[in-house]
Amino acid sequence: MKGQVQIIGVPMDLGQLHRGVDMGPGAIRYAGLLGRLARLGYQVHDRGNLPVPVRDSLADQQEQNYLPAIRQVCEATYRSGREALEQGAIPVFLGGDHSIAIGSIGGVTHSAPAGVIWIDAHGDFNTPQTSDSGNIHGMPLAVLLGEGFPELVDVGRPGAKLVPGDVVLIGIRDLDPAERSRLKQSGIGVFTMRDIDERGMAVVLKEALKKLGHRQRLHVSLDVDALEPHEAPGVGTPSPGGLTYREAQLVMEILADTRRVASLDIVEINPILDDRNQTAQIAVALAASLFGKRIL
Ligand code: 4U7
Ligand code: MN
Ligand code: MN
Ligand code: MN
Repeated sequence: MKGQVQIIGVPMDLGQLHRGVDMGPGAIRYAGLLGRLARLGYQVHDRGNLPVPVRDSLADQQEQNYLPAIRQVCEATYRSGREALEQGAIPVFLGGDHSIAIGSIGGVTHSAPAGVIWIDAHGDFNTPQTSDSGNIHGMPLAVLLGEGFPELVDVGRPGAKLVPGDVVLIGIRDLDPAERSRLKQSGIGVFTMRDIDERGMAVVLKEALKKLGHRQRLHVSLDVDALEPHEAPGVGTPSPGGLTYREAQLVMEILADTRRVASLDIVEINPILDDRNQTAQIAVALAASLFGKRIL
């Protein structure tokens, strides 16, 4: 027995405009996540989905990009993550869009800091001032570092949840102009697609892990749009030139070897835009490797 995994569904679609990301938790379960983890020797407990208000019932919040509702859902996500860790379990958060990471990463750092591996095509480092879209799923990393809407920064406990040295970004290829300069100045470890193309994933990931060497526990935040959209089409913000299936698998395999991964987000899967649930199936295969499935 390898310990307990708690599945926490967060069917949030309010951080962006596409309908359908709220079906991510169902798609990932349907692709067999629970069985895969159980077969690897984990005791898997599904906590179900957290309540998320339906967009159509929130017309009055549209102008604010659903900030009040997102705050509430992130508060609940924080509590679930905190509880899972207190119970000695590994929480796996199923999004939903990436705004849920404000709650998940807040919750898993409640009692002690953790290193964060943020796998994404995007930087998610916008503030309300730098964002062109206004969509909150483009802001969670900034919020976690203490910047942006105070209502979100203070979710769970007041203030920043991470310092720049606690975060590495992997797979980056699409930054907004002001977001880009903010990120360059931030001190966050950024590993772009160019870095991966030139140096190879194994080298890049080992360097990324070195930057997080001061943290015992690691949280993986997997935005599936990091993958090449030809392979993983079920995402709302596809960006060409992404990680191949094998590059993503290698990340998970190397991370599994560290035995330090203590929590995971799987976010941004949109089953309506997918092709026969293949994106969720890829995500489940990646999670299996992260939790110790080995080729040999
Ligand atoms: B995701 C974007 F403008 N930067 O802020 C924005 F390009 O969680 C995209 O990584 C954000 O999927 C993507 O809206 C957020 C855009
Ligand atoms: Mn993201
Ligand atoms: Mn993204
Ligand atoms: Mn996206």
